[in-house]
Amino acid sequence: MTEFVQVKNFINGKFTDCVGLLDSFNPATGEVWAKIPDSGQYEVDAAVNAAAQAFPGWSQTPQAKRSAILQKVADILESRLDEFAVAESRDQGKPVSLAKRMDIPRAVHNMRFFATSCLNHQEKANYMDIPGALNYTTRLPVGVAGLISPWNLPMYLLTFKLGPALASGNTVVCKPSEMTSVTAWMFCEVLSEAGVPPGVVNMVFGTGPKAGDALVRHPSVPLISFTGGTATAGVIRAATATQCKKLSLELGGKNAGIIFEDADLEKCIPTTIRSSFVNQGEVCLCTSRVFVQRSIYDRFLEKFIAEARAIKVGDPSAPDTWMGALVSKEHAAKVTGYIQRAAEGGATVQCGHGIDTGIDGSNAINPKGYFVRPTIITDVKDDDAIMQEEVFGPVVCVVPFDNEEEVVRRANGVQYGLCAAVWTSDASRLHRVARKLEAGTVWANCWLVRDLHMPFGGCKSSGVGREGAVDSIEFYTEVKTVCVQIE
Ligand code: TXE
Repeated sequence: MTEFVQVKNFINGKFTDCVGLLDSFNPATGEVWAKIPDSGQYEVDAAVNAAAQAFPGWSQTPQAKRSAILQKVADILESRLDEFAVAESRDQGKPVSLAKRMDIPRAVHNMRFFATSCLNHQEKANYMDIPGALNYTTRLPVGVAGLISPWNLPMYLLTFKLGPALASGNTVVCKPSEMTSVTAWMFCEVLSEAGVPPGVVNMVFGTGPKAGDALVRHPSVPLISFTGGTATAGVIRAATATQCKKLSLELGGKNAGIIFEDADLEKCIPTTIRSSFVNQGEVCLCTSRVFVQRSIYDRFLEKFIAEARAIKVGDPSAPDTWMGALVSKEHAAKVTGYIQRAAEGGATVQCGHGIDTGIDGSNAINPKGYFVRPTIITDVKDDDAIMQEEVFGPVVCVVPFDNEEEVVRRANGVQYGLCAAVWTSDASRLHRVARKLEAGTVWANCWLVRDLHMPFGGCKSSGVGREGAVDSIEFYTEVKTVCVQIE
C-alpha cells in the first residue's frame, strides 16, 4: 500500500484531524503523495477562536521576547533546510536545488528580518506651538490576521506574511494553497519547538472556495493578506466588501523586460533567461514580454533561444536540473493552451513546448509529470492574449521596438503593473524610463534583487497595498495618534 504524507490542521498548538481529505499530487510524477484536510467553516471557526484567545497574551508579550522566539524559528528552519527543500520540491515541482538556494533560505531570512526590523521601528512625533500640543503616534496589532498564500513559492510567501504579522503582535490563521500544503504543515512543528505559544499560529488546510472563503468572511478576522490570482482577489474583495477589512492583495503580472541597444547583453541574456524561466516561470515577477530594440533584435533572439534550449528540464531531485514540473495538470494545460492558441493565431513558437525534446536529444522526463519546456514565442501582436494575459509558466514573447517613447507606451499597455526590468547603459534614460513605467518595482540592469526594506506590491490589476520593512508594520498594525495639550 502506498504511504502518503498525512497533513493535519494545526489549531491551538495541536495537530487535529479533519473528516474530509483531499489528494495532493507530486507534479513531477503525477502521483498522489499527500493527503490534506478539506477544511471548512467548522475548522476555520476553531482556528479563529484559538487565535482570538491567544491574542491578548501574544500582543502584550514584550517586543524583544517575540523577536527572540521568531529568530529561534528562523534558526530551527535553517537547521532543517535540506529536509524542507526536498518536501517543497516534491509538493511544488521545482528543482530541489532551487528550493535549497532560494525558497528555504529566503523563508529563513523573512523570519529573521521581520523579527529584527520590528525592534528598530520608530514612530512620529510633532509639536504644535498653537495651541501648544504634543502629538505622537503609537501602533497596535490589528488582531487575528488571515494569511492566504499561493502554490508557486509556498514557504517563501507564507513567511513573508507570517514574519511581520507575528512580529507586530497579531495572532494568525493561515490558509496555504491546497496544492502545496506540506511544508506549511511541517513548519508548525518548528513554530512549536521555537516556543510560539499555542493559538498564536493556526494552519487550516483546504480549498480556496471552502476554507479560504470561510476565513476571509469571518467577522473576527479584521485583516487579510492574500497572494494569488487577480480573479480570486476580486472574489475576496466582493466577499469582504461590507466588513471594512484591511486587505493587502499581491496579484499577477505581465511584466516587461525592455532591452535597449546599448545593453550589456553578456549580463542581460542570462538574467532574462532566469527572469523568464526560473521556478518554471511560476513567479509573479517573471518576465513574460521582452521588448528588444530593433538594431539588436536578431542577435539577441539567436542567443536567447540557444540559452533557453540549453536549460535542463527534468527530475527535480537531480542536482543538474534547472527547471522542474508545473504545479498541476490543470495549470500545465492552461499554459500549453496559451502556446497552442498563439501558434494557431499566427505566432512563431521558436523553441520549447511541442518543438524541443531537450539538449541531449532525448525526452528524459517522466511523461506522467506536468513538464513544459522553456518556450519562446515571436511574431505576436501587443493585443494578442499571450501578450495581455498572465500565463504564469515558462513562456515568453520577444518583440522588437524602435524608440523609447514607443516601448514605454507598449510596456504599459496591459492591465497589470507589478514589475519591469530595463536594460541600458545610459543612466539618464534608465531613470527616465523607470519613472514612466506603470509598475510597483522597476529593476535596472538586474532582476529579482530584493531588498526587504523596500516596498513591494503592484499597481493596476497587480494589487493593492505594499509590504516590506516599514510597509508591513504599517499594514499589520493600526496607527493611533495621541494628542496631549500643553498648558
Ligand atoms: O490561484 P488562487 P490559482 C495567478 C496565476 C495563476 C492564476 C490562478 O496566473 O494561473 O493566478 O491560480 C486561495 N477565498 N497566480 O487559481 O486561486 C487558494 O486556495 C479565499 C499568481 O491557483 O488565487 C490559494 O491558497 N481564498 C500568484 C490562494 O488563494 C481563496 C500566485 C491562491 O490561489 C479563494 C498564484 C477564495 N474564494 C497564482 N479562492 C502570484 N501573485 O504570485 C482561492 N483561494
